[in-house]
Amino acid sequence: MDWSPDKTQVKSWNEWDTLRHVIVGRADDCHIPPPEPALDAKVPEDSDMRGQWGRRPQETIDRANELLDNFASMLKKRGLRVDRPTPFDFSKPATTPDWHTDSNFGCMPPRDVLLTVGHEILEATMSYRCRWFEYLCYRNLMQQYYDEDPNMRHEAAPKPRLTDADYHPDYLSEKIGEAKRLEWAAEKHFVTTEEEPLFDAADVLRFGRDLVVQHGFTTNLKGIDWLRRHFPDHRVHAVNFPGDPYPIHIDATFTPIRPGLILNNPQRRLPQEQRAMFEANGWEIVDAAQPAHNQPPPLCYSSVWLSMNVLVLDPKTVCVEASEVYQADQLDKLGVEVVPVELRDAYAFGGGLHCCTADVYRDGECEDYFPKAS
Ligand code: DAV
Repeated sequence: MDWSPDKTQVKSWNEWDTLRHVIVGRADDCHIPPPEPALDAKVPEDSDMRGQWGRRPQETIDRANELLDNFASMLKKRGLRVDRPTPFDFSKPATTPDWHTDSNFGCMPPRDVLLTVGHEILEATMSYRCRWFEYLCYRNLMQQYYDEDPNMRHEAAPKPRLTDADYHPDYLSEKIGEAKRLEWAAEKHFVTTEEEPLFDAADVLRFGRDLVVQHGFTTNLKGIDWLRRHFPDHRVHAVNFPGDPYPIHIDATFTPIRPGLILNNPQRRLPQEQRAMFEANGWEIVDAAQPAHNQPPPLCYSSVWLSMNVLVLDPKTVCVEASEVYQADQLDKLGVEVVPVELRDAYAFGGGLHCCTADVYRDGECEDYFPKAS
């Protein structure tokens, strides 16, 4: 059945078919969480965030919300349906029988929490304690979709224990150094252990029948195996990007634009032995353009490579952050219409245009884009 704005339908099989219904995050009440094992491993060693935590300054929250609201309005003007999460009081501590942390995080990047595969929306396990309860911000929407669309499947992956056994203690040192980090990343020695399945939804890219999942800080091999068992009709591929000293989330590293075309971060190239399925089926993997900035904005977890964290509206139209002129120019030359969207002042809240959204509905069906065995 075709999409209509009056009828809720959940369906999205890939990253590029025409987007009709999307969730856009909010910056309300966002906190820099207190130290905890998984988060400390991710905060860059020279970051201004080291050692500080608490609610982010109100003027930065207001500015990020202004940008997110403008982005949501622009999408609505283009005819999309846009929903927003419901924040809870993130200053509250989070406690389970196994651990305690003094605040939660926020609800800016829905992409990290919600994985839409076909008619299903799956809540990821997450691997940070401060994000353990974040799914609650989306439960109103999940309930509404579930009530309104009889075909929607609402699933939640097993909540992890997140005891200290989930984290390698050698990552807890303050000064590891980039050379050591790169060596560990190449050896696939990440901060998370194989104690139990862990994954963030933003480590998963959807290519119809194939799911490509980054093994790194936020997703472990057990998490990938869990996804493989959970989606038995899919082929699930684990990938690595050894040039990344802080490997979390695939969406500033590997960005499909349309069938046959992927941008790859030139500092984090997909290793040759993992390219076979793409090459056998005529997919082109091109180096992404350089970011326009030398530094991330203040108090930001992410790298400058949010430049390639674009949102594909349809295979010919892509939203790119407005200051990322090199990325825009590259996409333009690749024959894509670029929609510039100002978002840089919201990066610190958890990411760029792909991160701050989650798919609810895209046109198209589940196709096999890699029919030739590699
Ligand atoms: O390059 O810092 C950011 C990904 C956010 N979802 C990076 C990865």
